[in-house]
This record gives sequence, structure tokens and C-alpha cells, in this order.
Amino acid sequence: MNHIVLPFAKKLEMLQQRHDQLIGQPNEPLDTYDNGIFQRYQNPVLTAGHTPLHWRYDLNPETNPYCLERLGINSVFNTGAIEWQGKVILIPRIESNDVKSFFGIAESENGIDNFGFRDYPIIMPQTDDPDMNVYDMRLIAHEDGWIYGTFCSERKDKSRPEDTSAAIAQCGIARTKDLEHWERLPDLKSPSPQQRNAVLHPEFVNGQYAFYTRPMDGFIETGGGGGIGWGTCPDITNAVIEKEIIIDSKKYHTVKEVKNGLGPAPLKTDIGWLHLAHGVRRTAAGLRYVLYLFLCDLEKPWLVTRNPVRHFLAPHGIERVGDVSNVVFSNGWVMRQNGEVLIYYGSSDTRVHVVTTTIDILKDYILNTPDDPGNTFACVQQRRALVEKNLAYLDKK
Ligand code: M1P
Repeated sequence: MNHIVLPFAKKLEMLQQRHDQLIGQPNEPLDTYDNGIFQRYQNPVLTAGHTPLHWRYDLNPETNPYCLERLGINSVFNTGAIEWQGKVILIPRIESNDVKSFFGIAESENGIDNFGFRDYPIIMPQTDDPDMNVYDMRLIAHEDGWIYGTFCSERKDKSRPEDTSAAIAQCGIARTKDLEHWERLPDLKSPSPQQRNAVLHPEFVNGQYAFYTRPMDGFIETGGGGGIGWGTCPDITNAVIEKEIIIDSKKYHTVKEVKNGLGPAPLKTDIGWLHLAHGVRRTAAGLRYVLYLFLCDLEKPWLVTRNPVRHFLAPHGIERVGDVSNVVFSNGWVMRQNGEVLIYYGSSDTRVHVVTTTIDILKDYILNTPDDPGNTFACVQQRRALVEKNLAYLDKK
């Protein structure tokens, strides 16, 4: 027989060693990638392998004599992020081998490496209509004093019983004071039949709670409308948006041609609310998800003031490959006291990465990255102008 069956204790020791090595491994900057805008790192910060062994294995040799994985984890991706008591806390989408996702808390001192999960996954209370699946939590420290989690709650579309993949996505809302204990509030009600990527704005706007939304006609397809929406409601414990406006539309032949959606809650800066979003384009290889930035007015956060509409971050190297390839998706970032910004993103629905930058660099990026001029001829003019400026400058030197 070729198959090696190790004694239980030996196998467990090996698994524990590998796990410790993975969690303890330092994450160095990737020196082969440099666009000046952000710093990539060699390793993902979270993978399925980072989840504790006691989430996956029955550790009792009497009930698990072969030391088999009983409840496997398929992937860990798309993470909410927040700075909490000096540490960086991530709450990613953890997908089990049965394709149900759930949330768990991973924490690290520096936000770059040594992320370890807490002992238990989070208990997310249900509403009267239980979720089939929950994922992509945004963590928002609201000025009302609560930390909110807004996430996608998915249920079977009961109006189409014959279609076993027909689903309805809505925005689940929960809140906490300690990240461990969550109070579930009723799902967001809005005019849209489908709602994913809804994010609570961190401040009151004219005394109201405000949401960024993403109205869609279908579970995957945006349908006729589409774009990042905005709506307000007076009561978060019964959040009803009567009127939804589109503040950042999808657009032909751009990085957000097919659809887009907001990432984490925006960062407040002196030049406006800085947003990170994903844009989706259809290619022969399927949908391609990239990240882009835009800026909104401080007083009127529904007004976009800068939107270069070009990708800020696209899948690179191994990030291109996974369960849903060619995808980067971000729902978490952290701005530290010293101005450093850590941007967390899932790659190809499989793992979590970080890039680091500073708020000053992001402000420079959003103010000085030229707009998409709209067509190829204008793009060449734009690039020639840069070349001309550079050559004149170099000539003068
Ligand atoms: O598979 C790519 C992404 O698809 C969905 O995002 P969106 O609603 O913008 O298309 C989500 O399921 C997300 O989790 C996933 O990464």
C-alpha cells in the first residue's frame, strides 16, 4: 500500500507544526512590484489554512482514529477590517466545504502578519427569515457609538422554486460593542429587489443614517440600472430607504462596465470622503473584478468630486487564480493614527491580502490621477502630453 497512515499523535503534531509555521511566518514586502502607490506583500494574510485546527478536526483519537478533517474550510476571503484596542481585527468571509459562509475574528498587532483566529466563529443571530448564507461584512464604527456590520444575507428566491440557483441578496445589519456579541437588526429595506454591497456611512447626514447601496435586478446581473446608490433613513433599528439615488454609475468601456459596488466605509479626509470600490468588466475569460478609488464631498457625501475611473489595484500573480478567478474585492481598510493605510482584499474568492500605503499618497492619487478621457484617441493625446512634459523636463536638466 502506498498510502501513508500516520499514528494519530504524530499526524496531529505535524498538523500543529505546519499551522504554527503558517501563522508565525513573517510577511515581507514584495520587492518585485512597485508602482509607488502601494506596497504589496509576499504572502496572503489569511487563507483557509489559517483557521484553527480545532475548527476542522475532531481532536479526539477515539472518535477520529485517522485524524481526518471533519469540517473542512474551503476559503477565507473578502474581509471586514477595523482597528480595535491597538490591534487590527479582520472579520472575513469564511467558506466551509459545504459552501456556507460564516464570520470569525482574526487579529494581528501589525496588520501585516501573524493573524490568528479567536477560538470560536461569530454567532450571527438570525432574523425571522433565516439566512441561507452571509458574507462580505463591512465594519463601521458609527458616530452613534455602535460598531455596525453590514453584510450580504442570501436566501432562496421562493418565487422561482424550479430554479435551484435563484437567490435573493439583501443587506443584513448587526451591531456590537465588543465584536464578540452581535445584535441582529432587521435587514435593510430599499426599493431594489436585490441588494449586495450595502455599506453604512460612519456619520449622521442631516440627522439620518445613510447607506451606500447597490441596487440590482438579478442576483448576478444588475439589469437596467446599476451603480453605487445612496439613501437615508431615520431609524437604524428599522432601516427603510424610501428613495435611492445612483451616485456612481456603471459605464460602457470602463473598469465598471458591467457592475460596481462600494468596498469598505469611506475614510474621512480633509479633502473629502475617500472611497474604495470594485468595478467589474466582462471578458472572454469571465468577469474581471478590479478596485478603484473615488472621492465625495465632505458635507454632501452623495456628491462625487473626483473619479479617475481607472483601476487602482488589479489581480496580480497568484491573485488571479482561485475559486472565482480574476477577482480582487475589498470590504476592509484601516487608517492608523500615523497616517498609514492598510488595505485588505480578497483575491479570486480564495484568500486575503494586504497592501500598505499612506493617506497622503492616496490623497495625491485621487487628486492627481488623470480622468479617463473617454476614448482611445483622447487616451493617446493624454499619454503624449505626459511624454512631452517629461522630455521637456529631462532636456532642461
Ligand atoms: O465572485 C466575485 C464577487 O461576487 C459578488 O460581488 P458582486 O455582488 O459585486 O458581484 C460577491 O459574492 C463577492 O463576495 C464575490 O467576491
